[in-house]
Amino acid sequence: MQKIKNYINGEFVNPINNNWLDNYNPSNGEIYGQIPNSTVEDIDLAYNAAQSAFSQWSNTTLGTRSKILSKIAELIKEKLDFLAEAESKDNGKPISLATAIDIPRAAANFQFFANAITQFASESHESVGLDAVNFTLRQPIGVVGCISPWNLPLYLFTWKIAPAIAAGNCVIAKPSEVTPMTAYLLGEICTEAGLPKGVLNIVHGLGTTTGQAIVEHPNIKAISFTGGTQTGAHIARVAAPMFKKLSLELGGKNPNIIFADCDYDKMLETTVRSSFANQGQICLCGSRIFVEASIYEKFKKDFVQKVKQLQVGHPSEKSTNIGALVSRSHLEKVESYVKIAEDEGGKVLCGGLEVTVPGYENGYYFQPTIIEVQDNSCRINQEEVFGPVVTMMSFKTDEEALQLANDVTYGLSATLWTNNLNRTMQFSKQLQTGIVWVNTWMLRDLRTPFGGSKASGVGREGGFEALRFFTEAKNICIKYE
Ligand code: TXE
Repeated sequence: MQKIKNYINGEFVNPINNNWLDNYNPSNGEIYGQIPNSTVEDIDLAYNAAQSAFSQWSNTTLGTRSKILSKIAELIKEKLDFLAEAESKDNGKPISLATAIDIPRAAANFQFFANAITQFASESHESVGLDAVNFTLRQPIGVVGCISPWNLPLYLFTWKIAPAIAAGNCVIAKPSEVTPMTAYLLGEICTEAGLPKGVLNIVHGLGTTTGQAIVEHPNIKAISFTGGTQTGAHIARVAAPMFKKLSLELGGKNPNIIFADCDYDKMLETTVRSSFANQGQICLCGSRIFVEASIYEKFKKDFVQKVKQLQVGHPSEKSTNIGALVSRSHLEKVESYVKIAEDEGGKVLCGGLEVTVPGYENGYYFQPTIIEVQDNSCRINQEEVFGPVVTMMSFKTDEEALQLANDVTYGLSATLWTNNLNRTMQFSKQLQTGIVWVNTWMLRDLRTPFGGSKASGVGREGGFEALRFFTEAKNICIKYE
């Protein structure tokens, strides 16, 4: 039984009230560990550690900060296989995915901001003719809260922590209680990298207790959150009256728009990935597929055939394409949406059922599922399922495709397959999303602004956007004779 602890002031400590939660292995449904269910007393302890470290850390040179973040990146890379195994066991994702994507990206997050902080600068403005000069300081905020979800545990945990500490803040970070393991392992790595005590504090527990305590803490001045839209709305209600800075990266219900003039083979191969990568548990997955009528039947046949070849299996198997879903309750949520879709007239073209993997009968496995729908107003096209389930329907004109794509409360990302430049520009400008991929999916440049509009959140992460979020801009005006 792996009992993990909070990482506060550079030490591993038990929760003060000695409350613990079970941690499940999604591949076999067994309890394999325990994590603290931290309370406000633990958050106070973490806050005091962070506040005590802030003065020194915010005055640490950029060169030293950069060196420490680079060292953390290097150690993550050195421990790639160990961390990938821990991630795969905790989340249920295939070991191949954790090894190729999750852990390398966690290292890249630290390496990117190790470099970015040495290039981040602020503006000056000369008030010509008035003998005055203005310059802007971008100072660290102080103690900030980072709360992350279970789908890409270390990938998204570090995506927040790296810019926050690079900018000179001290952090109280809470991973999802569903996938705490790699966050726990990051603590040791930060100590080994020489990150001073108290700069990063990792606390575990339920969102409604531990997460809530972070958001409610009067002196934690900014919250960076990734998770569900409903949770994001709740956090906003709590934090707004306290005038905290908020970065909310929430759910998505992303259109994948396919025109007949696309590079068909590349589109098909990428669409299988954008539909089912990480068991469809990525806020950027293209879960609503819209196909131009002239190739609809061909695409339907080819897509179903390809998806039926996907291997659902134990995450540790190299041959596994689709691992376990993250929890029993999440599998039931996904399953319920297939039923809802059928009740609303949807037709399951493939999948739709829970899978029993021999030897792992209590694991949480579900078939990759394609559902043909008649119109975009059905619930499965309006609500985030966040599992290996996509819908498809056809369209006739560009106007219709654009209207279908935008007719949803979310606005995170969109994927467009076409070789028509005018159409590309018109769609890119009119799609109501924070991200548009054209003839690709999930190609990421960490310098770019990342985030969504509408119900997909507020603010942007990534590049200098993240460093601006984690700093306060102060304008200083000097009059001279
Ligand atoms: O997110 P939650 P979950 C969507 C997806 C998924 C749904 C719920 O639809 O089914 O969100 O997933 C903490 N105060 N996405 O359960 O519940 C919680 O402990 C403070 C999309 O992961 O929002 C966890 O650490 N914190 C998303 C984190 O918030 C609270 C990726 C996320 O939990 C809290 C994941 C509270 N009151 C899910 N309640 C994306 N956009 O990538 C919970 N938390």
